Parts: sequence; C-alpha cells; structure tokens
Amino acid sequence: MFTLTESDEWGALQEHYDSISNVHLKTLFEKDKERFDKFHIKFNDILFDFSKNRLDNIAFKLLVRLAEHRKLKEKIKAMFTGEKINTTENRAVLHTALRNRSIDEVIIEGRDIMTDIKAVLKKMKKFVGDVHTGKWKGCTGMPISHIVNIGIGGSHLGPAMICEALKPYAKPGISVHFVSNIDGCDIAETLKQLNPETTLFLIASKTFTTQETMTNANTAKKWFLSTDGKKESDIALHFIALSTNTEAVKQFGINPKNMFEFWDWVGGRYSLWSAIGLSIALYIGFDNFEMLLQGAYEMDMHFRNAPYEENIPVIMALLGIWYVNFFNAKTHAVIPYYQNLRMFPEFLQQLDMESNGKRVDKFGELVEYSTGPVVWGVPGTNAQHSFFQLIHQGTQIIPVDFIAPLFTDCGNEEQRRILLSNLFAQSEALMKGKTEVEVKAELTMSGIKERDINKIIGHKIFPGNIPSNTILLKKLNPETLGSLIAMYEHKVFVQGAIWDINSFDQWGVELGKQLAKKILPELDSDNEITIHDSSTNGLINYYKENKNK
Ligand code: G6Q
Repeated sequence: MFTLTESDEWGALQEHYDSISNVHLKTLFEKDKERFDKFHIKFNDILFDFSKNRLDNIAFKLLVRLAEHRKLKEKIKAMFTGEKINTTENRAVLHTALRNRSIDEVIIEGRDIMTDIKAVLKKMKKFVGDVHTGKWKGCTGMPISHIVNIGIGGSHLGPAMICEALKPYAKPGISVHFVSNIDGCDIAETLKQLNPETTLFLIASKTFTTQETMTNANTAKKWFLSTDGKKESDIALHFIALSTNTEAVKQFGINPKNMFEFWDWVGGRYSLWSAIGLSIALYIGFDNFEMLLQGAYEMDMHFRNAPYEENIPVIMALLGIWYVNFFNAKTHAVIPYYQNLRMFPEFLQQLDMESNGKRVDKFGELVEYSTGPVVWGVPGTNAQHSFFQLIHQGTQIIPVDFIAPLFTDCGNEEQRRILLSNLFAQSEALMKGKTEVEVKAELTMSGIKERDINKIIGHKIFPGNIPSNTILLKKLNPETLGSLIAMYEHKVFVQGAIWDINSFDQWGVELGKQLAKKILPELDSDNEITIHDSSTNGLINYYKENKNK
C-alpha cells in the first residue's frame, strides 16, 4: 500500500482542495438550497448538522473514498472483535464490549468476556442498591451520603465530566466529589467537607500504582483512621477499589471483595464504561448508568453499520482530517451550550490528544503529515465573551463543534431561548461573516462620515467561511450523553485508522514521570543540585533555597 500522502485518494483531495479552498461557505449555501437537508443526520434524539463545513459533494465523496482506501471497515471490525490493535502494548481495545447490550459474545483468547463484564455489572448493581437503600452502612451504622472518587486521567475525567453533566439525575441524599491532583489542596479542600462516618472512598486506578492516586488514597486513609475511634477493620466499609491489580489492592489494605474489577483491554481514557464508572452509578443510580451504556451501544451499532455517508463519527473524523491535513488547522474548538457540560472539552482533550497526539505510525516510522489537533473550549455563551474574537477575526482557521441540548432540567424557557439563539447566531456568523459592503452600509446608516468609515472599516469586517458542526440533543440525559461520548470516541478511532497511528497507547506521558521520580529525592537533599541542565538545576535550587522561608 502507498503511504497515505502518496495515495491517489490523497492526491485527489489535494487537487480538489486547491480548487475549493477559496470558495466561500456562503456561496455553497446560496448555490444549493438543499444543503442542510443533504448534510445533516438524525440519530435517535441527536441532530448532527455538518452543512456549515467547507465541503461540497466532490470533497465529501473523496473523503469517503479515502476512508475506503484506508480499509476502515476492516479496522472497525478488528476493534470490535478484540484483535490486538494496541500493538505497542499487545492489547485488544474493547471498551465497546463493556456497553454491549446485545446477547452477542465477545471472545478473547477463547473466552467470552461478556461473562466477566456481566458479573461485574451485577456486583455494581447490588452495591449501588445497597448504598442507596442504606443497607450498606458506615462503621458507625450511618448510611453513606458522600462518594469520593480518587483517581486521575482516565480514572477521573470521564466520571467527573458525566456526574457534572447529569447533575439533574443525582440520587437524593448522595453527593459526589473527585480528587485527582497530587497538589495537596485538592484533597484537603475535599476532606474539609466530609464526615468520615458517611463517606465512601473509591480508589480508582487501573494499575493501582499511579503516584498521584496512591498518595491521595493514603492521605484519605490516614485522615479516616485519625478520626475518633477508627480501626483498620473499619476501612472495609469506607474504601472500595476499582482496579485490574488485585495484589496491589490487597497491599493497600482493601479486601478484594470490595474491589470492582476491570481488565487490561480497557484503556484508561475509555474506562468510564467499566467499574471505573462506579461513582457515576452511585451518583445517578444504576438504571441511569445502564442508560448511559445503552446510549453508547446504540452509537456503536450506528458506527458499525451505517454507510460512511450517513455515519456520524466517520463524517466527523473525515471533516477533521480535511481541516488538519488540507486546510492546515492546528486546533479544534468544542463549545457546549450547557453549563453542566463544562468539563466536556476537558474530557475530550484527553480522549483526542492522548489518543492521536502521535508522531510515528504503527510501524514506528515518522509520519509525514499532521495528526491530532489541539482540542479546547469552554461553554457558550461565556466563550463568546472571551476567545471567540480570535475565531471570528484572527489569522487561523479553527473549526468548531457546537453542542447543545434543546431541553434541560435547569432554568426556564426564556433562558433556554436566549442561550440557543446565541448558539445559532454564532454558527451563522462564523459561516457568513460580514463583507466590506455590508459594514460600509451599516456605518453609513448610523451616520458616520466617509472619512471616519475608512479608518474603522477594516476592523469591522468578518471574513466568515469558518466551519462548524452543530450537535443538538433533544435532551441531555444518560442515553444521549452515552451516545455523544461514543460518537467522539469513534471519531478519534477513525482518524487514528486513517493516519495509521496507534490511538490506544500513551508513551508520551512516561518521560516526565521517570524524571519526576529522579528529582523527588533531590528536593530533600542538602546539596546544591548540578547534574541537570542549568535551567532545571536553577529551578530545583531556587526551590531548595526558598522552601522554608
Ligand atoms: C489513559 C491513560 C491515563 C491513565 C492515568 C491513571 O488512557 O492511561 O490517563 O488513565 O494515568 O492511571 P491508573 O488508572 O492506572 O491510575
């Protein structure tokens, strides 16, 4: 097979880009009144509008051809059927099995892993029920009212984002807290709010060796034991492990019967569907957790079965490739118009950038093309009052995903209308812009003199032609959220498949960890540090000189 950029499909896209790159989106809409009809997809309670993209029929066909050329169908099948597609760690990638709601088996090395998955789900269901009914009691006989998830990265971001997004579904009497950072302020601020007798700590760590999580878990354990009359044996009622590492869980002092297991074929950033999701189930109830799985499963089926032209994750991915590799877009903004989705961009940052922030292909060869973009964003309308200026009038092309539920359980109808009118206005403004003629007419109408108009006009022109997707959910509920997350997971997968990179490892996080281990004892030693470069020595020594001042 030719390398990606040498393929005919890539060449055809490059040629087409040259002819379409100056065509304005406004023109595409003017020329084709059916554009929205052609370029939107309805999936369950989700509308995906991709009509405001720098895409015509030819580009769309060529992008689909590229997916075919990269044998996407086969790669999708390989993931779902448990081939070891994470080649650098020799692992299957089976988060889709965790939410498989069908009766189909998923066989790995001769074993149907659905049996294990179902057993853990059953154990989670029973536990969640016991906590909610008060059958599970703390060491002084009080029911549990505070759940603290201690975990980081993939063992934190998904559950934290979902609990925030699904606040309206919270079980009465249960609050949830997340501690991730090794910065002592994180756990200290959380512990201040808690009564040990009504608190349940979930130590969420696939490896059970992560420095931040184990340090925070030990702090929590010490805090718990330091309160009046607590004994080691009380730990069993207040500490639960979510992990793959039974030995380390035992060593920490948690009885394996209080451990909820998952497996090495669940990647950290894809683990919210596993036992790592226990905080979600405790917060919103097991039924709602199952609806989250259901939503993801439905998206999985759509992704596996829909033709590329009607396949939301495939289209999202292809559009991303169109912008990154042909329009030279370096970043991608994700703007949820729903305050409770505040953490969604942060969650996506890990999902996308840890998966596709790669510079070598599957064979370890440097790639000759750009891979994953920088993903960023904060909720609208706040975003409009800060960085939207740069998207509208800066010098870079920044594709945007707008995401909004039409109905939520918070606020009133008027607030919702204001919010949504802003979203619709932003995507229209980015697409259309405002021409010199329009600006001039406006300024003249408002009585400004010709001389003054000429001074200001350049500042008031909006080039427009800025692409966006809009994703509307009838309502943000566990099911639609499950579908939305799975949609982005598969988008990231498709891009990795086309770029031929391994989206499921993360070696880039290792070097810093190794160096931190070396530096830690140096911070305690009495000697001046001289073994690093002059900057690192200087920073360490500055800390040592000033730490007790
Ligand atoms: C995600 C990464 C990473 C991981 C954390 C926590 O895909 O692997 O973010 O989730 O480093 O790891 P543990 O769950 O092992 O503590």
